[in-house]
Amino acid sequence: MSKTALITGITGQDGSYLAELLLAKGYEVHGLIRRASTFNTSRIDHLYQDPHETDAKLFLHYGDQSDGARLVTLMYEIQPDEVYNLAAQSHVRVSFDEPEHTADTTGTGTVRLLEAVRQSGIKPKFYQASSSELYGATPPPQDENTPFYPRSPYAAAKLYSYWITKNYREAYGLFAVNGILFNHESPRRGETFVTRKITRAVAAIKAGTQEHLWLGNLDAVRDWGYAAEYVEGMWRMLQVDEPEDFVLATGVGITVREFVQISFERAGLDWEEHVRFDERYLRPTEVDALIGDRSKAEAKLGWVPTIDGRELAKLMVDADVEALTHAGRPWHDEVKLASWGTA
Ligand code: NDP
Ligand code: GDR
Repeated sequence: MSKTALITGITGQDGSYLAELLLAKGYEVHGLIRRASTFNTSRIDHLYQDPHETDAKLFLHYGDQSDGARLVTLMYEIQPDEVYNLAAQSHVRVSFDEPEHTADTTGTGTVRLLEAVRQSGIKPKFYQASSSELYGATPPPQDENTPFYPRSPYAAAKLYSYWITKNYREAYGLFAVNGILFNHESPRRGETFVTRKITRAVAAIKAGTQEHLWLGNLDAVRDWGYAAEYVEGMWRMLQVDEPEDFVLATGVGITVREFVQISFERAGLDWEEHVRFDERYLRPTEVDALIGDRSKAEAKLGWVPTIDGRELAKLMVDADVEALTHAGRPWHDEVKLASWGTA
């Protein structure tokens, strides 16, 4: 019997990689999507299967993290073995503009989904997309025992989700875990996160269609990994005997400035000729440095990433240059190139 999984946030960066991974493992995959006035499924269109076909394995359902009744209905209908809660308003800077909406989707949305799980009585394994942003002002290296100090409405909402997931584990005996993931990126990364903003701009500047790139704080240090490798870690967290929380990180921290420099050099460009400062991209409270210690995940899950921030910058520049050259190139070409090295 194949397993059934429900992924919230399936249209996002991680959701698309996770759907691919689970389909490749023979899962029946169900995804929650939001109704929008434009198509929002570009990251998973290559996975589309006609639901009328008898061997279809991917099913999409309209729903929203703000609609608890809908989540309950879906839980009864789908009866999943595993639930991956990836849906969130995930942009830290935007969370300062929309703090209440962020609390509702990124925070309260989690308890709505956990309640749907609890009320259904099905007891699927539950993965919560927790974040290195929880550490905030606490200096690196950060591991599962490092104190949290959130520095944004986004991080405060994720803190609630972290604790409510832990509480449902302890209170109701659910197999519910937090994956505390450090930044992970890819050619599918949302265009307003700094890595993709940089690599898209490099491609456009190289093509002669853009001259300047406007950025905020270049001194922030991040531990950037490759999203395709991180979703494997999420899945492994649900395959062990006991529910536990895990950090996933490369252990390599570099500044935004270094990511910029490597990206421009990859395209044969001098970054100082093109990058300009714009205070609009500063945050009221910044997270200065995140560098993770993944020892526990390595020991208990056998999870070892192969691509750090420096390699990622090159991979993403190449993909954006290629995408501009061959517009319409499907996402999955790049996935086939991804190497997962730990077996
Ligand atoms: P994205 O921003 O790419 O994707 C977010 C997903 O959530 C999208 O599918 C989006 O739908 C969906 N979503 C947003 N609001 C709602 C809502 N109210 N109801 C239902 N769905 C909603 O995020 P990532 O893929 O990068 O990240 C996945 C998760 O992991 C997020 O929770 C994020 O906070 C967390 N995380 C990410 C890290 C990273 O570095 N990428 C690191 C640590 C944690 P739509 O497409 O319609 O907008
Ligand atoms: P982050 O990612 O806040 O770490 O959250 P982001 O790429 O937005 O910022 C990283 C760092 O770059 C600095 N920065 C800029 N950021 C953006 N977006 N735009 C700019 O122009 C710019 N200039 C400098 C930021 O100040 C910051 O220090 C991501 C999200 O995916 C979260 O959902 C996730 O939880 C964390 O990673 C781990």
